[in-house]
Amino acid sequence: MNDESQKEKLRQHFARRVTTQARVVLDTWQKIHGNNQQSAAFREDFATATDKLVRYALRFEMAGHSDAGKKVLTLLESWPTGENLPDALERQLQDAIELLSRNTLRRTDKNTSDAPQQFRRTPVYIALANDEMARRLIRQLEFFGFRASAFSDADQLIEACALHKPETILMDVNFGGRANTGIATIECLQERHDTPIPVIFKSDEDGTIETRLRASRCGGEEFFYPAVDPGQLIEKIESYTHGNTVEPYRVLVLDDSRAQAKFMETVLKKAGMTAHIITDPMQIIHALEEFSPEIIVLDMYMPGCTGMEIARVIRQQDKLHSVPIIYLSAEEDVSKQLHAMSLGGDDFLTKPIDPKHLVATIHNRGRRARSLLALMIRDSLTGLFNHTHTLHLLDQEIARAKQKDQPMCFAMIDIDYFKKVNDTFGHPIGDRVLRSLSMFLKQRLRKSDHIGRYGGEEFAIILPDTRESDARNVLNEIRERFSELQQPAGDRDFNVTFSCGVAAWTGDSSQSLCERADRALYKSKELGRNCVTAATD
Ligand code: GH3
Ligand code: MG
Repeated sequence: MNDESQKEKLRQHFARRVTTQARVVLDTWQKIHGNNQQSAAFREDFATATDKLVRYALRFEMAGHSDAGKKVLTLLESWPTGENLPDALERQLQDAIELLSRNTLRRTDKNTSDAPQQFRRTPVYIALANDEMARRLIRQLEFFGFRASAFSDADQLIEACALHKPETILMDVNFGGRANTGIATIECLQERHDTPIPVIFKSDEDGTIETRLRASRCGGEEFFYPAVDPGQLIEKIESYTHGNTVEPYRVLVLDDSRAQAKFMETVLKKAGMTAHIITDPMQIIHALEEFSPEIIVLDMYMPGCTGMEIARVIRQQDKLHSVPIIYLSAEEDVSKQLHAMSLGGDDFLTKPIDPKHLVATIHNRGRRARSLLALMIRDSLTGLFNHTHTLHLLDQEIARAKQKDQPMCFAMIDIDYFKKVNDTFGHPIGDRVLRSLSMFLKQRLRKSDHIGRYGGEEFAIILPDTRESDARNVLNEIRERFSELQQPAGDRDFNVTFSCGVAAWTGDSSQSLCERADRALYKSKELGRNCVTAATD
């Protein structure tokens, strides 16, 4: 990829961040607009969000957004803190907001009537008795790119849910002031929605089985009792938001009947899976290599060979040892089915295939296979790739860069003075810092980048199709933002920084690339930490 298109790609990457922030501003304005009597409470949120937007837009050179944002900021100067918004000013602000809204819509939402809704990240709603804690959580969540709103009143929460169904609600069991009124609110709220909203309950007072049961019955996914710290809550909120939506399962189907294969393809695609269909058993090796399926569906009887024979061949390859295989057949003889399973199959579906049954079976097998695989290649504390797998991916990406004649970068990150964090706040808080950095990296890097936990407090990042200077800029931006993140420890917050070394692949081996990144990291440490150094600097 040439320099220009590379730049354009990065620019688009950052443009998304600016438009997301613009949405936050627009949403906050919604709370103020037409609600003058209570607008004083939102003034600060609105100002902070706009200020952030202007900073982002300036940094990423998006003039339309920075101009509109600046106009809002200027107008805000004549809104006295602690007072509700004067009518005249509201009209002026509305004009500025419309300008921003046009800018935000023009770029991405053209031609799609409901696009604004779709583009907006679904919110997280927070209903806690403790306002201070709610505000702290919102600040933290914003750092991770979440949009969160706090509520102090059950009716407002219910109304907001009707308007925008949130991704998660964090709820005090006693929200509203009396025992279990928070649960009652959720019960009433869930009745209005077809699919329940995942709720995280917390309680400082009541951890009895009766309360827990009632909470669980109305959609409570988690129950925190007694006290819980913000870091833990954020991790839970993160796990229920669609930053984590599962990738579609990749399913390979081998069936010699074209009609049957087509039918399966339709069913699987409808269920949101990626299906690859072949009708000639002799194509299986090629399909396995090209498509690398997570689940394989085999017809039992085909001309030339049987599904069982194919399964045996598949199982002879080490790397395909744990890929689930599901047989399809009109065979109803249980002993024959059992025999087929003993030859390397995991499940047996009888034709005619019930679509529901097929999809459920694939889901179950796929989920199990993924969690088994995760045990092998992921680090249990952070969920990032472990050391071995990171190096494996590095070799893969080097091969790809070579083949496609593209640049590629490798970066190493090491937390500064981490020992002191452990010594001062304790090991569990240290662990939380590691998880927060890992979430932070996941949120801020591209999907195509690979993030690994390289060692104790060391992380490694593989950035395919990226030049050294661009990688350094991106990592530097991440470093800066991470250093601003408030790390909660009990009642107080603290900050953590990291140092980073980045090296571009120059045709050398993965080992040499790692060493160069490591030396650059060492240089960052020598330079006083909290900085990013490129190997060629
Ligand atoms: P520097 O700025 O030079 O990197 O200083 P540092 O204190 O970060 O580096 P040092 O290598 O002296 O200490 C790293 C510490 O990281 C020591 C170790 O106890 C801690 N650590 C390693 N793995 C984990 C972990 O999984 N959890 C926690 N809480 N701490 C860990
Ligand atoms: Mg360190």
